[in-house]
Amino acid sequence: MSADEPGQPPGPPDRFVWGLATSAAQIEGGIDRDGRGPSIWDSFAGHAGRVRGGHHPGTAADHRARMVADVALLAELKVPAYRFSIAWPRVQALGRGRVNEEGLDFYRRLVEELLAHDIEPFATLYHWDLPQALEDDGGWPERDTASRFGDYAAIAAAALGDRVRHWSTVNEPWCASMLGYAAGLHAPGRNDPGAAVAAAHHLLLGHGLAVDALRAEIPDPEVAITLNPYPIVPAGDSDADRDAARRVDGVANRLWYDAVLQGRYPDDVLADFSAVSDLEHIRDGDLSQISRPLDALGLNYYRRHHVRHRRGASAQPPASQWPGSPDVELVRPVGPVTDGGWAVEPDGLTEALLAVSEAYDPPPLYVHEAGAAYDDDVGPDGTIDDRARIAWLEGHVEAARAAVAAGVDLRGFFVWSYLDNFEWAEGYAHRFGVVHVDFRTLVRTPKASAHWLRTLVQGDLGGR
Ligand code: IFM
Repeated sequence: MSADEPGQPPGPPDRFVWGLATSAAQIEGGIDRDGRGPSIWDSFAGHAGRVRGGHHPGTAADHRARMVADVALLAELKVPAYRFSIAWPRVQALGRGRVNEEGLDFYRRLVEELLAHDIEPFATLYHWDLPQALEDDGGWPERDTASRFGDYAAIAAAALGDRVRHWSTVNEPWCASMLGYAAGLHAPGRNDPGAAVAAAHHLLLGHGLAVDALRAEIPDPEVAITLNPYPIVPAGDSDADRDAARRVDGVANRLWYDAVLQGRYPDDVLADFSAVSDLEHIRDGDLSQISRPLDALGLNYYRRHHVRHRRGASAQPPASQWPGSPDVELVRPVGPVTDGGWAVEPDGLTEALLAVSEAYDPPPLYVHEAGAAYDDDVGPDGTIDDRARIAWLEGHVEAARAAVAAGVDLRGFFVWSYLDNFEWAEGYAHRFGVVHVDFRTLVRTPKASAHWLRTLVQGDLGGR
């Protein structure tokens, strides 16, 4: 069976899985249940002006209360795998010390429901919801947070490792560090580039500690990290534009790949970082911990970055400014964009998959997230004909096929997202789900894209 035939999975059918993805903070709600402690996103959203529309993740899609029905709907959609994240503050309210069995029980029940419906669970340990208590102690810029994350990974593995084989340690550490600590656009909302550099290192160190913790608890785990690479395009041909592109490529891509896959940091990135940090947080042995061998690598893809040098800083940084770099900005290329304003560039996914495969020697790859925000209209009959999202997904599935045809070892493709959800600083304004959520009634309605996905998956997997 050839990988590039339409209607066939991009990878070998016995080693390739389709899935849908979510994260805890974006769908669960129920932030006061199970003895869960506050997360940095609860606090951040509680401050006026941080999240669009004053939206808050307190209820989100109410998945904490509706989990059984949500899994049943997943099963109706015939999706073979589901990627979810575990909320650290639900497992340890303060991020350290006492284990909250009630919180763990929620994930035990979720995994049982998934398995009962023959859906393969893929668990992510950290998708940005740091316990607020750890942020109060300094957050990711503090080394101790990485150690606490290793402890939490061991707790989660002991509770779920007999039934969950697929794990990702950290989702998109670039966002957690740079958007959270340098740009202040994400929780915890700090504007301190030096802190962001330390946070990046400690997120990676936490990842490495979690890899060991997962392996110590689980006999044959598949352990991954989830990165969000961006193919970089200089938007002009001046030396300054090319250097801006080098810097963005360094901090968005090479920093993470080099550290995790090669046990080193790129020299030019360290040189750039030394403008804002003494780098003393990097200790002997850290990079060997960070580069523990992995069984898989998850990549999230949405678009390329088109980068140019920007002259003159303004008092109010524009949204296009690269985090922590007043002289670098992202420009929107000519061509279609989603309703979220992101360029539609499916061939960038082929490029990203090929780039890591060619420049590194990565373990098998997964697309852990790919999806698009469109403002879906609910028709008079209640249906949602999101053909723009279907076109986006078709293009990106074809792009994945092209990468496989060119030799990439791709083991799965997870669509972001199962449900419309809390899209971080955009609140509920950007809808990524293949299932519509009415945020007043919390009623779920599969969109046309959900039906499209079911057909794709059934075609590929012989009707399973
Ligand atoms: O919603 C996010 C997700 O949490 C991480 N990856 C990108 C998605 C869309 O912005």
